[in-house]
Amino acid sequence: MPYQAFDSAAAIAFAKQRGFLPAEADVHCREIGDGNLNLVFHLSTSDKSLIIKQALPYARCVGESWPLSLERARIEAQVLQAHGKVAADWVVKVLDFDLEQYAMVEEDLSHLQLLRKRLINSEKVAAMGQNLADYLAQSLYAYSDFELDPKAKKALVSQFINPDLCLITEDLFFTDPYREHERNDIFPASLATAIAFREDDALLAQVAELKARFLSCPQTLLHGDVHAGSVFSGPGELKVIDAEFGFFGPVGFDVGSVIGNLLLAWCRHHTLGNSDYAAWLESELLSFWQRFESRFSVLLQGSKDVALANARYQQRFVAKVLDDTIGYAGCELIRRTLGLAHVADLTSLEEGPRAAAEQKALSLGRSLILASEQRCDIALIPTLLKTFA
Ligand code: SR1
Ligand code: MG
Repeated sequence: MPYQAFDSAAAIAFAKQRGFLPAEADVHCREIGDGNLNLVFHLSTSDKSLIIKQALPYARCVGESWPLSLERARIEAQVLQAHGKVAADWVVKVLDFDLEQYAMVEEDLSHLQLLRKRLINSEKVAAMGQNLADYLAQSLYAYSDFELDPKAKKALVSQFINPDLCLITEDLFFTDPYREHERNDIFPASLATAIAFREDDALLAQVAELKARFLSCPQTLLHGDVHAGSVFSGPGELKVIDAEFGFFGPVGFDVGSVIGNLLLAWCRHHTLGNSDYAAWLESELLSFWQRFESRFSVLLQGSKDVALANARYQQRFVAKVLDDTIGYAGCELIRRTLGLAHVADLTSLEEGPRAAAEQKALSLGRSLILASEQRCDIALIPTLLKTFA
C-alpha cells in the first residue's frame, strides 16, 4: 500500500496487520506526538500496549512548507537497532519497521517519564549521569574506527548518510542563531545579546570550526539528538529514543548535547534559587563526563586497529573529544535560546526569571564555544558556573 499518514484507525489496522495485535482486539489509540517532526501513536488493549511512530513528509512543527524525506524513519529505526545491539540496556526496543509506511513499532515506555520533565520538577534521577555515560561510551565506541572492520565502517557511513536531518542541525545549531532568520524565535530580553553575537567574530570563527567538524568528521554512529526530551527514565531504568538525526559524526557532538541539556536545566534552577538542585546537576554533569571518559578510554585499549591502538594517540583522541564536547555543549545552549527549537526548562519560566536564565545560557554558551578552541579541562565548567553565584 502506498505511504499514507496514519490516523488512529490506520495505526490500529497497521498494528493488527503486522501481527502485533489480534484482528478482533478492542484497541484504544491516542496520538501522543509532542515532538517537532513525527506522528506517535500509543495503542493499548486490556493486556498489551505499544508505540507506533510514523514519519511525516514534512516537519510537523512548521508544516508542509518544510518538506523532509521519509527516509529519516529508516535511519531512526536502524540507529536504534545498531545502538541497541551494543548498549541494549539504554535503548528503546524497535519491534518492527515498515519501509512503505515509514512506520516503526516500539516498546511502550509510558511507565517512564521524559527526563526533561523530571529535571524541570527538580527530581534527582538516580544514576542519570552514569547511565547516559555508559550508553554513549558503548555505542559510540562500537561504531568507531577503533572497533569496526574498515570496509564495514565505510558501508555503515554510507548507510547512515542523513542529508535532510543533518541539514536541520547544520542550520539550527551553527548558522541561524548567529544571523537574522525567520526560523529564529528570540525572547525580547535576549535580542540585544543575539544581535551582539552576529558581530562577535571570535565566536563566529569557533562556531565555524565546530560546524566544519560536524560536517566532515565521521568518527562514529551518533544518536544525533541526545537532548533531555530524547530520554525516558524511571526507577532503575533509562532509555534513549528518537534517533532520527543519527549519522557518522564527531563523538563530542552527542556527549556535548547531554552536557548542554544539563546546563540548560542548571540555568533554570540556579535562576529560581534552587541551589541544592543546581549543585546536584553540576555534580551529575561532572560524573557523566568522568564516567564517559574512563569507560571510553578503557574500550579504546581494546582497539582492533593496530595503528590506532597507540596509547598516546588515544589520549589525544579523548582530549579532543572533550574539546568538541565543550564546544557543542555551548552551541546547544545558544541554539535552544535563540533558535527555532526551544526547551521548556527556559520557556516555562515567568518573564523575569526567563530573561535571567536565558542570559546565563547565552553567556555560558559563548564561553564554552570560545574555550573549545584550546585544550579543555572539564573543571572549566564549575569555574564558569561559579561566576553566576
Ligand atoms: C525542526 S526539528 C527541531 C529540533 O527538534 C529535534 O528534536 C532536534 O533537536 C531539532 O534540532
Ligand atoms: Mg526528537
